[in-house]
Amino acid sequence: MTSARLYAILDLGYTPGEDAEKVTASLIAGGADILQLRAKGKDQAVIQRVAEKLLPLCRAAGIPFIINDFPVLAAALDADGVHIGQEDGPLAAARAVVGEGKLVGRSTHSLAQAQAALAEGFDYIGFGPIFPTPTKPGRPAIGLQDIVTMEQEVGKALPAFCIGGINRETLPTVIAAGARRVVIVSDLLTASDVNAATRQALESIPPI
Ligand code: TZP
Ligand code: MG
Repeated sequence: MTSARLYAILDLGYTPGEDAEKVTASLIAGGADILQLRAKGKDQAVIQRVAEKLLPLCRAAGIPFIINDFPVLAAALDADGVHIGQEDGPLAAARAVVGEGKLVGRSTHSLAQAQAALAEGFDYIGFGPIFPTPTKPGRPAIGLQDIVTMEQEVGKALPAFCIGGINRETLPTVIAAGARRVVIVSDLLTASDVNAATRQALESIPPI
């Protein structure tokens, strides 16, 4: 986790469940450092079925497998952690469900929220959306201007991943603005060659 630069999300809004394993294998082969399963509006039974296929791939690759939104499911599957949003309650509640050894990440949408997540004790944060993104419709972009301060005040103490509208084209701008770690969702999932796209993205992010 400490050297993780590229956090990939297998989002069932882009990748149908039947392709999840193949796409995840390509994300891993391309060098993704962390994998999250995100499935807005899907049944927990569906998420569980897909998660059960992805977890062994991540384990074999030695990368963390994170479940979005569902601490109970993450615990039941023995996933490596859970990712929760601002509206999903305190860290302590999620931690109590997944256990001390697991990762709990928080979405943050401002410098103040990033600082609060650090103070609360989250294991990592997402910071964004940096740019508008169809993957999270209705969430206003926060821009590039706070990334340097966020990295200095928060990102030095815990892994902080810039997210939202980051693709291979915008990535150099985000890195130049001070980001050290990013999440990329749609650009990788919709690429004709997911492995090559992931590798290409990773090449634009300096090693930590
Ligand atoms: N949280 C903030 S922006 C975002 C999430 C889950 C979506 C990022 O997706 P994309 O396709 O990389 O813009
Ligand atoms: Mg959420």
